[in-house]
Amino acid sequence: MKLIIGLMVMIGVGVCFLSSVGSVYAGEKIGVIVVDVQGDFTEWKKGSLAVAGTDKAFVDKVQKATDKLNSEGFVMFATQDWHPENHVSFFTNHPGKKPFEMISIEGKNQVLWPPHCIQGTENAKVLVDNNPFLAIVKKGQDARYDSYSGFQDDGGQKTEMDKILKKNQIKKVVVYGIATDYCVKATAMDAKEAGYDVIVIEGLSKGVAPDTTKKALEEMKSKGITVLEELDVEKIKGS
Ligand code: VGL
Ligand code: ZN
Repeated sequence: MKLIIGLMVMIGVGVCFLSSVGSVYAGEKIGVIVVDVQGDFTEWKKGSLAVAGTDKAFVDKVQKATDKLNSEGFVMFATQDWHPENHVSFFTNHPGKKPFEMISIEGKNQVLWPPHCIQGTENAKVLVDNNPFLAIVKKGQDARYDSYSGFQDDGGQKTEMDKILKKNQIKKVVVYGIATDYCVKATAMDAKEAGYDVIVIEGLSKGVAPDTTKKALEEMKSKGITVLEELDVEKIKGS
């Protein structure tokens, strides 16, 4: 009998241990969100919406940093822009409009992009090794709304991101990727809004345009987001 109870306790402890992932630093679990590192946003893969500075060397740098953060026991996530062909953000779905033109949709400014990250296409793939990610959160699947943020789309529809972070007791998130002035910014701002401590790594991110990138970094800082120039694991654990 004692043996059976002892065994059951051991199994219980084992299950508890296995059901939670990630190391604890200063009493907190830390999540990492690698934003939209996908072929269509890179020069390396000759993407349709290639962001300046996203050559192979940049993606290699992001891969190395992601491996390092994973080896530290942080809980790893990625986001993936994942649009249907008839997506509202594509200029091709607005007769007479040109790429990068701005229109107003339901009172909100919408940049019209070249078609990109179409579901199932080669250049919609996440270029960083997918294995470390607990989840790759898809976004922008509703043709009616754009979705720069990994947390929700412009129609207010939430992704699973907040739920998974909470389920894993994550209090702090590190955010980087493409593009600094759109999806990195929107994801970091929504994380902050949802109550997480947020660190953005500038050197692991690239922006669509210099002026909007500068503004985005200032806006994030003004909201209390920490911007690190480069990866600094000790600062991430401590701050
Ligand atoms: C993004 C423009 C359109 C991004 C996504 O990942 O920053 N930008 N869709
Ligand atoms: Zn998009």
